[in-house]
Parts: sequence; C-alpha cells; structure tokens
Amino acid sequence: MKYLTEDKRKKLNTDIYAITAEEYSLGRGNIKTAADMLAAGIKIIQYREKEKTALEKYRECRIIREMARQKGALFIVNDDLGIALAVEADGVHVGQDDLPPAEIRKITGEKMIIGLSTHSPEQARRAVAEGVADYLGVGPIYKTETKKDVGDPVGLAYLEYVAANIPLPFVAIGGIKESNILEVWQKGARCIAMSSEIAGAADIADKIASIRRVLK
Ligand code: 3NM
Repeated sequence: MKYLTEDKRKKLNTDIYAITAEEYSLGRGNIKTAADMLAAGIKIIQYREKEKTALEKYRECRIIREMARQKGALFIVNDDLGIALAVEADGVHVGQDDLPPAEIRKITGEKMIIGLSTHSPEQARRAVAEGVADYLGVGPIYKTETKKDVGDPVGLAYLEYVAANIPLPFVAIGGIKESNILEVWQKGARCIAMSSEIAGAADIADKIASIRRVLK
C-alpha cells in the first residue's frame, strides 16, 4: 500500500493510544494529564478537547507537542486540522462527519498521519478503497459517555471483522477499561485507545502499569 509507509506503520505499532479528556481528569488539566501519560511511557497521545476556544487548544497543543517530541511519542490532534498544522503535530484524527481524509491529505501532504473513526464494516471498506487514512478507529466497542455524539456500541463483532479483513492498522476504542481490555486484545486489537480510563485515573502511571500487566 503506497499510502502507508513502513515508517508510519512502525510508529503506530504500540499497545496503548492515550487520549486526553479534561472533564474526567480530576482537575489535572490536559497538560498535566499528557505529561503523566508520557512519563508513563505512552507512545501515542491524542489531544481531544471539545470545550475550549481554538486559541486555548492551540496553546495547550503547542506545549504537549513539545513534550511528546522530547519523549519520542507521536502527537495527534483530534478534529482540528488547523491546530495540527500550526503545532506541527504528527497526525490528525477525524470522524465520518469531518473534512474527508482525501481533502486533508491534499493540505498536509504525505508526512502527516491521518486517522479516521469508523463504526461499521462498510466505513472500514470505504477507507481501504480510498487509500488515504493511515489508521482506523474501530468503535465504540462498549458504551461510552466520553464521546457525546457517538452511536450505539458496535461490540466485538465489528472489531473481529476489522482484525480479519482490513489491511490497515487500527485502534479499538470506546468504553475500554482495565476490566474489559483483555477481551478486546483477545479479539485481535493490538493498539487500544482509552480516554476516561487513563485520563480519569487517580494515578495515571499506576493505571498504565496495571493495564500493561493485563496485556502481558
Ligand atoms: N471515539 P473512552 S468512542 C473519542 O467509537 C471516541 O469512534 C469513539 O473514550 C468511536 O475511552 C470515543 O472514555 C470515546 O470511552 C473514547
């Protein structure tokens, strides 16, 4: 697949994809949350923030971008291509109702990683046919309160479909916790995205260590 270089594939090859979630982060704020995630060895971090102004998001992203760079972690911005470009993020993650990946690619060129949320086999097949997105989000696996406009859980069936049929890297997402992650792993997910479980943990480093023990 010409659109997914070996280099990108390698960068996406990690166990946990951590996503900020300020409303769950026990007053820590996005920057401290991201710092704790990176200190615990997270190699992909996504900045997801729905409440703040573009200027506030830009300021936070500039700081997290630099922290991620220092730790050799990928920094991905949810939704906002302008901010992703402004802070020179490694990637941008979009949903089905956002700017289409092909349009994003025209603007970013090949270097930026593009992630696309998908919720059905049809959407995953379309992403493969288009050949633009570098990885897919696959979910929501379980019920989640974190994404307000997301549909009903697709459960493990959609995950199994993607693991067996879709030749793109993917991250399982939606309602995944330490308590159910083993099931997600067993159904074929090798990179697992979590927002509230990690951002909302009393001790982020402890939570990540404990999740990693489950995955071992
Ligand atoms: N995208 P939590 S589910 C951001 O299915 C997001 O595309 C989803 O948060 C999708 O780990 C989701 O707290 C929320 O459930 C993930």
